[in-house]
Amino acid sequence: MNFEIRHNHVGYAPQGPKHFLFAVTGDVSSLRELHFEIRDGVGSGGYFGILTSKSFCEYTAETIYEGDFSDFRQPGTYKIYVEIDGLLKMESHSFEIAENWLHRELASTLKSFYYQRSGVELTPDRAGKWARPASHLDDHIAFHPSMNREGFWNAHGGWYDAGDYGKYIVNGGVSVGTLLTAAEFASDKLKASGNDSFFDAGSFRANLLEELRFELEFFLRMQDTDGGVFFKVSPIRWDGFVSPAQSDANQKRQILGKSTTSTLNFAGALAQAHHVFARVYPSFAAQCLKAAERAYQWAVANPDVTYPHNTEGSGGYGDEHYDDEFFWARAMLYRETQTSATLDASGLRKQLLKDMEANPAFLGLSWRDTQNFGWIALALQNFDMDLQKIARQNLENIAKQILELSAEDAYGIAVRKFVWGSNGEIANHALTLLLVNTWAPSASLTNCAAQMLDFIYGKNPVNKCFVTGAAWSSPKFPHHRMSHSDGIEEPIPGLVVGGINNDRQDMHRFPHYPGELPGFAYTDERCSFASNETAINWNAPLVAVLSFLAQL
Ligand code: 9MR
Repeated sequence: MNFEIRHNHVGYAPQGPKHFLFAVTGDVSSLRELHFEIRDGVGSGGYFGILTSKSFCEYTAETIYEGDFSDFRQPGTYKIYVEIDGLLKMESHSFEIAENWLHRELASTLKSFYYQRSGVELTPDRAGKWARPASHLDDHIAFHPSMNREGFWNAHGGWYDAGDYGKYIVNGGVSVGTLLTAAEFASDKLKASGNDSFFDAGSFRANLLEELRFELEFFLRMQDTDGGVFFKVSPIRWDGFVSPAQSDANQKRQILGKSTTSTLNFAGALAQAHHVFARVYPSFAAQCLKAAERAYQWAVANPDVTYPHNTEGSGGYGDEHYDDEFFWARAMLYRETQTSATLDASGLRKQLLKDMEANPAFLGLSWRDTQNFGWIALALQNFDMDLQKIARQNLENIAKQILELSAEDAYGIAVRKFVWGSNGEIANHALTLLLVNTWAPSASLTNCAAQMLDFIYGKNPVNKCFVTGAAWSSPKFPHHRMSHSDGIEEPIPGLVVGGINNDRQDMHRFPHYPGELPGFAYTDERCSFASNETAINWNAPLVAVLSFLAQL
């Protein structure tokens, strides 16, 4: 028999749920009572409990027992001890019960977006040892030959997408939409504290809006004069593990596009930006709305323009289903009709009814399936109560499905197949639960979301905290060019890696996955782009989930 204690490697909030798993491989028929104890470093403590038998986990072939110490609330640093039939004792790594772990992670995961900034200097006062000079200015770049277009374009700024140096509107759009949704619920009182002058000055919301504005300014530059929006900016060939400055010296960058998806992503994100920024930066907000309207009109006139198929130096984000993006853009624009003199509310509403029919709420949110942004827009507006009711019901049904799937799963998650970016999917499930919780509060929603966070922070089959810099087990070798080219040993902190991905598209790079079963398809190696890359669309729902949970 082999035994493992699976727990959140960073910690648990004093008032929140506290669960850990005891995973046994092999024949368990001889096991009788399993006791556990929570004790601090000097061995005093403590909390005593009995493990309950949970289920057999198919994707790891483990028998899973669960320990629940939710009613132990004393802040401190602890370990879990499990006693097997009064004989063998297993001990976990230490973890905290602390009020501020969520706030600390909130600061760190948000700051990772700052580290992803392209084209500007990251100064030592804010970036610390990860400071770097401005490179990839992207203010004078040529169009890809497939575009048949002379001249140059200014596509300065914005976040790098992931471990590569591409900047993509499609994935940028869902990341912006997710973070804007977090901003809609972030109270001015919420502080993200990172022991860091970066955050100490303002509220989480103020820092978040500043970071979002950096990306949105880049978005605005990506809009062509006819209203359509370019798809991506990327190096001509895939870079090796070089720094932005070396990449700049090695090769040129190019701009590609436009597509219906990029244009509608832009429209959805910028309409929501209008909503969020109206109070703080009214003229910027007005500019966002105008740009969103022009983009939407372009998409209506060009409803099926495919994505650029060139992937020699960048990812595809290929998607030829436009319905869900139309729904997203229209719903976000519809919400703004209350404050806009130019938008046609009844025309949009008529089309929205069809969109709603064609795009039922989805179990999750991804760059490919964006309809939930449409549902979120309708659920959060307060003037069309009929549509609000339908939208809320749709999202509540999805939340119910997520709860049911998680209850059936040994590790308490709702994914049924580990795909590329499974951590992003898990965070998006948690976010759906927390959004529904804003109008239909229930402890089952928040508890389930907190347990999904536990999975991301260590309570998983590979015993890894999936966020850089957060715990002893955090990734040391993420597939992230900046982290491997800056001469600093630790990777840039606050980045969540894609996580378990049983499609293992990187086998030709010879990664050392720890097992054949689906639950073991993760490895902390630089070559493993399929399991160990970071990306903004996975970090965004993580920031959002942390912001909701930190405010409970
Ligand atoms: O997240 C994307 C995943 O859903 C796709 O299956 C995969 C392959 O097309 O691409 C992922 O996105 C990558 C993008 O194409 C380029 N930048 C890095 C992204 C994360 O790996």
